[in-house]
Amino acid sequence: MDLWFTETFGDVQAGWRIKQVLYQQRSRYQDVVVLDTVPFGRMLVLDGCVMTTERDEFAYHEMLVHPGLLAHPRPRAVCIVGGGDGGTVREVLKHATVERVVLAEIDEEVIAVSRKYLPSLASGLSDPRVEICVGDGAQYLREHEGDFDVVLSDSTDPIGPGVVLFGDDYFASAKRALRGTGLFVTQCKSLWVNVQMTRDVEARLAKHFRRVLPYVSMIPTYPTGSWSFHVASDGLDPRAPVDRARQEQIAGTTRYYTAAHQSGAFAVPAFYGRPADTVTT
Ligand code: SPD
Repeated sequence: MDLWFTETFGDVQAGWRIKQVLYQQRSRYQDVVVLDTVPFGRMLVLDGCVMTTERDEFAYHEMLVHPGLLAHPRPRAVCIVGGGDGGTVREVLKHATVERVVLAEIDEEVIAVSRKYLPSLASGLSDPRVEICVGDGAQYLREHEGDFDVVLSDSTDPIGPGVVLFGDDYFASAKRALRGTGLFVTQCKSLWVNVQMTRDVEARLAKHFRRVLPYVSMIPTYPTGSWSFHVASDGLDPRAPVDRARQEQIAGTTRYYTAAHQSGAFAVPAFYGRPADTVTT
């Protein structure tokens, strides 16, 4: 039998041929599905949206993590909101300066399923530097002012439980959770489907951070294959030259990120309609 999984976004549908459904349950928060696909290996799907696949996950997790962490002079404590599959944790742990990683994931089912079906992503979850806090990540940030050098938002899409992770209160809490001049990074949307939403998220972030920079990565299993992120800080500019030794160490482990992406990923298309650099004062 020919089995396909399709995700619909607006008037477009993307599909992947699947070998079998490995897991399918309703958790307390969402529909959790793991598929074995022909073209992309195992795929985690939450509420009908592709979250990650074995074959292209690195293009997302490396780009969520490395431009921001390398822009920080010495990231020691990192908080990840969401990210229960472990891919972001795995990339953060590559940074030798990192002593503590808090994973604040609301859905423990995602963590358990990823440990079982996606071990290449979840491997870092058992590292002694990692604390797993099952609960509301927004609340976690509210209760941990000044604890982190970097906060990474590895959320679901801005629907259902993910909506709050793109809101004003959440961005304010992320800012307050930072110590010194830290960085906040969030994944956003495809510029081809939701360009206005990406601009709106940038504008909302700019109410809380002096410099907000959008950047992009190519992730074939996300809607349109092109995905946006924002890095926000009061003083750090990820496009500026970074510590070469740290960068070489990271680039020696990656499959997507290269030194050229540290500034090149910030070349967003002209239709995004944004000046090359905006710093609010
Ligand atoms: N449309 C898919 C967006 C998913 C972003 N987060 C994925 C989590 C993977 N760690």
